[in-house]
Amino acid sequence: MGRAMFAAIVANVFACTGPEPVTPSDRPARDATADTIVTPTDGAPPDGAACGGEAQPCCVGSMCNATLVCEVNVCRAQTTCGADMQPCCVGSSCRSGFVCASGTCRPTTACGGLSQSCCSGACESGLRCLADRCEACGGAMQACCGGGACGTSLSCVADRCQPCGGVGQPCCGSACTAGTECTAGTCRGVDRDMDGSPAGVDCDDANPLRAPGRREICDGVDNNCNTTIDDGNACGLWVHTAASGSWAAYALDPMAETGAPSPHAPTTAVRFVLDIESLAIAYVFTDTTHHVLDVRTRQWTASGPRDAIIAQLAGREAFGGYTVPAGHAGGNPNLEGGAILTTTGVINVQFDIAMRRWSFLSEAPIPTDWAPAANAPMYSSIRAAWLDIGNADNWVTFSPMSLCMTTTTRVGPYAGVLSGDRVFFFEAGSCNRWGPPVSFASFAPFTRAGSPPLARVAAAFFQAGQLVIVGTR
Ligand SMILES: [Ca+2]
Ligand SMILES: [Ca+2]
Ligand SMILES: [Ca+2]
Repeated sequence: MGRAMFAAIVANVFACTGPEPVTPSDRPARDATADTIVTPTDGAPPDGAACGGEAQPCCVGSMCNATLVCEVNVCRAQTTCGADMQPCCVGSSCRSGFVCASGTCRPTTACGGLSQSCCSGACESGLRCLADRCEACGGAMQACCGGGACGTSLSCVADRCQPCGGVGQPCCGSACTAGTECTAGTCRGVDRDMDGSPAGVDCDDANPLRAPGRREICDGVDNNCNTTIDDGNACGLWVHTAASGSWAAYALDPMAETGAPSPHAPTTAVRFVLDIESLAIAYVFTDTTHHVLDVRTRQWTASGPRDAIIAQLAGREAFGGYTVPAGHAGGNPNLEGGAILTTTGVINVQFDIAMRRWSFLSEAPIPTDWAPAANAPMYSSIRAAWLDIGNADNWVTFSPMSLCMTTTTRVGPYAGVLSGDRVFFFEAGSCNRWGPPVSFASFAPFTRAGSPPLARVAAAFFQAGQLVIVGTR
């Protein structure tokens, strides 16, 4: 076959059987002179591959052959896009009555509603397209609607509609409710007491000693706003004065409340106290240390190792103690006697007031002959003890001397012993017998306002008419 004959056949076939190119008004015109396969010399595809046929790349200008349409740069039959459940056509378009939802054409009623796919990115009023789902917006803690819009009293913060205007809430724009002010985007109460805790946060904006997070101190008010006054170990020293008939509470270390703890205050559990009435001081002992308390000022004036002042305590576990005032019952006015209860016996000591020095006197075994036994405490469970030589307050309602089966009705002296949840009474001086105990809660001083709770009592002493309780840590 010659070259001329071949050309004629091709022209004839094209003229008789080839479809006329169509040029829809909404589609780019294809090259009318091209065969069913178009091989453009420029534009897509760049590698010169075939284009324009079904499933072939679109030709330059998004052109496809005949009835095909260019869909995402691939030529496809018109029937494969735009109808219900078909892929969206180029430009996310669908046939009339349908919208493109998540790349699929759906009836307009199947998208745009709550929890439906978005309709070409759009949702019904009051909904917002988020990750191609229509979600409620504008309500409290919902996503903000378009343009950051939120409902009444809500403000769009971090794309969430949040309550605004109240204390601690975002400002509504720049507005806050009455009594608060917008500071750095947050509504804060006006801090009337200038303690750094604004109204609405501060439990008492009229008292700078009270605010959330404040340290609780022993001052009779609820400093940390937890509704409990002087909670925790805020107080550690309670003093009952006969004159007032009531208790005053203090911090065990008042200096610690100011942030500068005393170097002499106890920092571990107090076990017993030996007070020196004529000097208005008290030696307070822990397991390993001693601490000297000025009872009048409640300041700690000296401290050191426990056993440095009473060597016989070495290796002992001591849990109670009391002293007998110097000069009592005709004794030496320069010597104060003391007894220390240990788990292995009673150590008797004396204090030379002039020399300010303790010395060992004697040791006695754990008493086993307390009488009457029914009135005596269990030795090992004694928590605190004190000696009151006068019973001037008549806290002991019977005459301790009556325990000695004498005819006297003299009241006192007595030792008070706190053991378990009862107070025991010991006639101290004549016959050393025990009177009937009473419950802690019913013993006169502990019934009065401001009494230390039983659980906080670590040690006690009686001095100058005052019953003093040292607290647990
Ligand atoms: Ca305040
Ligand atoms: Ca409190
Ligand atoms: Ca307080």
